[in-house]
Amino acid sequence: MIWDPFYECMDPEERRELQLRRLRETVARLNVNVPWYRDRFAERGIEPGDIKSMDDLAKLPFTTKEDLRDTYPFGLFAVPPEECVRIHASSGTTGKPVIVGYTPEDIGIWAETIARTIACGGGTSHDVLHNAYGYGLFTGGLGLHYGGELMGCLVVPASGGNTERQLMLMEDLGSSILCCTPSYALTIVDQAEELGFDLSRINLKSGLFGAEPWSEGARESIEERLGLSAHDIYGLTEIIGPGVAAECEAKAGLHIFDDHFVPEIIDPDTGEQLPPGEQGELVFTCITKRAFPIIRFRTRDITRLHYEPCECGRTQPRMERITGRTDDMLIIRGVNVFPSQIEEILLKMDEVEPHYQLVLTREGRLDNLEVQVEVSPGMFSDEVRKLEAIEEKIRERLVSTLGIRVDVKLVEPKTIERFAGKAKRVIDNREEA
Ligand code: DLL
Repeated sequence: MIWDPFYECMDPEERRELQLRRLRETVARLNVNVPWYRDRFAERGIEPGDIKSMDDLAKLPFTTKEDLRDTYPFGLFAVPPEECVRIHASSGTTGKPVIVGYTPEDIGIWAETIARTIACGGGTSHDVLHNAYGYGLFTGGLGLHYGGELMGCLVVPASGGNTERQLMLMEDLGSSILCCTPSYALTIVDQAEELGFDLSRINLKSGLFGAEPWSEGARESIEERLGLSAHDIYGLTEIIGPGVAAECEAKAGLHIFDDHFVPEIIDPDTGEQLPPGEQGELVFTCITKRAFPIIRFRTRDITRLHYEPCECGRTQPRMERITGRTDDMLIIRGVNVFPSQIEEILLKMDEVEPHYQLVLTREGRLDNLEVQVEVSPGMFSDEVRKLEAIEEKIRERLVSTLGIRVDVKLVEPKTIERFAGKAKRVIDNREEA
């Protein structure tokens, strides 16, 4: 089912006209209501009337995560905070979080784009939607919640944690759609095995997994073990939360709801727009939101955009799965390494489990990366020589893909931390060295 065929299947030319009208209106409103944007436009000599085609988007200034910190908490709000009915926040690793606001209209837009997301995953009003994204300042829980209700699903606001209870609820309530981070989906599977809970007792048909990068290997593992169709869903607090893009049944990229959020790909070093199909940093402009319409937000996420129509009938552009972030790239002895490249390799191997962490240390001036991964339970009792052979096999595969030597350490099953929300895979001990 397509939730909103009018917008999702619109003729791309018509959609560009719609985008232009909405962009012009947003820029005009920001020029009046947000001094920070007014100053940025003035610095570049831009008047709202100068936006005459969607190509003029490139004339507008970028907004960065640092700009959001500098204007904390309400500096980029385009309405007085009292007109908002909700805030959410994204926790940075350092300092203040980023605060975003929503008017009732924004909450409505969000519920719509989440309903589209659920429909992309095959959901209908008959579904029982088990929502194990965290509720609170994080956008995952409440975001999926309101969209699920709009669609008419029976929403189970389970939030993260207490996996045993989650399994019980999914069985007893007949949950058909599971929403959580991919790493939590793997945790659920794992704990079910530990508890001796036979997963055939639950009857999920699809899963809406996002909020962190995951690989095709993780998809296969989750699909096989939970017996569902796993869909990648994408979004970020600064833009609205989840509900920015979602994978349909074709699983050939995530459809971006670009009647609300206009994507671009730029070269992260020069800021220049790149043509369709080229890899670069994803940038979004919100053209319908009232409280927090952000212009050319640099997501730091790396992907490619494709504009060809999809077999599902939707005409909205598709982004490839996120391969990494400009800021999660590890530079090890001068070589750029993305954690996702390592995950891709590990998850293709039967001898190890999809639980791993990357530990960085520094010896003198050299960085060292140790890949720690759990060996499959059946293997652990095996003799040392066999385990060493597995380590060597992983090492060889990593070397041939990454082009640098890394250390590999097999660890006992169930020793790497499990996550109810976003996983933390990289442990950087370089500062202390
Ligand atoms: O993670 C919103 C969300 C909630 C998306 C639930 C999907 C499901 P933030 O906490 O602000 O918002 O984190 C946003 O998470 O810039 C990406 O780096 C990463 N991310 C989100 N979805 C995906 C995905 C939510 N499907 C940041 N694949 C983004 C890879 C993702 N990375």
